[in-house]
Amino acid sequence: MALSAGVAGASAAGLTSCGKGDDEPSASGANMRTYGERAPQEKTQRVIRELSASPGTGSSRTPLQDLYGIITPSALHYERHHAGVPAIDPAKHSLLVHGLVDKPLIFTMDDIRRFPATSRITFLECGGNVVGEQRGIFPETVQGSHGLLSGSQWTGVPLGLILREAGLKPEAKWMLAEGADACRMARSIPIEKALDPEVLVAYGQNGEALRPENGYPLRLIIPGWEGNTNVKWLHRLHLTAEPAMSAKETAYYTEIRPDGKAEIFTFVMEARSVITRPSGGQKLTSQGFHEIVGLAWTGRGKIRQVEVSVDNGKTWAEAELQEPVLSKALTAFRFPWRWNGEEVVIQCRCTDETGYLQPTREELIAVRGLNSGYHYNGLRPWRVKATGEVVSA
Ligand SMILES: Nc1nc2c(c(=O)[nH]1)N[C@H]1C(S)=C(S)[C@@H](COP(=O)(O)O)O[C@H]1N2
Ligand SMILES: [Mo]
Repeated sequence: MALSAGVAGASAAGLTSCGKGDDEPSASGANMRTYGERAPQEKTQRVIRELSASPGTGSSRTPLQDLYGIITPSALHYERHHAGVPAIDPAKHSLLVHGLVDKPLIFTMDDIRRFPATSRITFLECGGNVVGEQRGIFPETVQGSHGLLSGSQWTGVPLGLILREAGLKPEAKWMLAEGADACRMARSIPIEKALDPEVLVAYGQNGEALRPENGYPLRLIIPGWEGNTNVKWLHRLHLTAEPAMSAKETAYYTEIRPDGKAEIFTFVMEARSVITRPSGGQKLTSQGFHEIVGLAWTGRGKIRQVEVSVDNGKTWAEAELQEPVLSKALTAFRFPWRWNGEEVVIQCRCTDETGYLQPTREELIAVRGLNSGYHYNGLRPWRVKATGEVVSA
């Protein structure tokens, strides 16, 4: 009785103070905003690396050390542009489907939005995240070593629906996806993958339209495959019998094996994990309890297990996976830890649902050699010094 009276009383009070014409005088409040911004005290940002004299060509890295959960705010999603960011008017944008199809078609953005849409949370990782580690160049921070990695909820149309609308000829075995940027970046995708219902022609990112940097107004999303195959500013799909052997699948994004031959079409991103807090560049200011947190992900499905070692790799213990654990999405983990003030190396390793265990750097080099660095997924140890400073180990 007393409780329900109290609840009723509270909601009645709430109604009064929020009612029309009855609002509190705004002594210290700021104006409302039609489009939100973060609090001025929040300063975390991407780190930009220009790779060419032409503006906007290069990469920017997500500040993984400062983020929570498995979704990267769109404004902090990593970027990789091979020829800058094109300014595209969605009203004039279209997607051409041609080649080995029954009827070549051109879809406007309005046409594409009429298809049934689906949304999917996935990670996106550049195949070159980060190429130097295999050769022993260790960035100081997790943003430097793993920042070409982000997680988003993408919304769009399953690519297969669009391809079936045009009708595939039996000889169509590959699909070239081409972007509308200055270099017309293009990748060949095997037809079985193009028809995988997971693959999206996406126009939405985290609940709103894609950001220009992430492919506005239309991009390909191939969950679990190397970032480069997720063609942005998508404007052409060419169905062919053979792969096109485009620049980004021959001169780049291939791996030179120890015998000197190149591995081509290495699409899947293998399981990888990293501790994001505490990580390089941060400092523990007190002994005692600290929570170790990090991310794990795999292009082969779900993460099954993450283990953490806080004794220089001697012993490993299981970390707690945070729900939701989604296929081909970032998975957050946590591990409670008591730091006794001594210098120690902390690290994590993950196993995915296929049973694949993330390798050490030494194990990885034993198999792949040192000629290449794409798809590097070795362990990433951090050294916590007695001063509390965290550096790469
Ligand atoms: N058209 C086009 N698509 C592209 C690229 C590009 O430069 N042009 N970069 C690729 C690379 S190398 C990666 S890792 C991802 C990066 O996607 P993001 O910038 O949205 O993070 O997009 C891929 N798609
Ligand atoms: Mo990339």
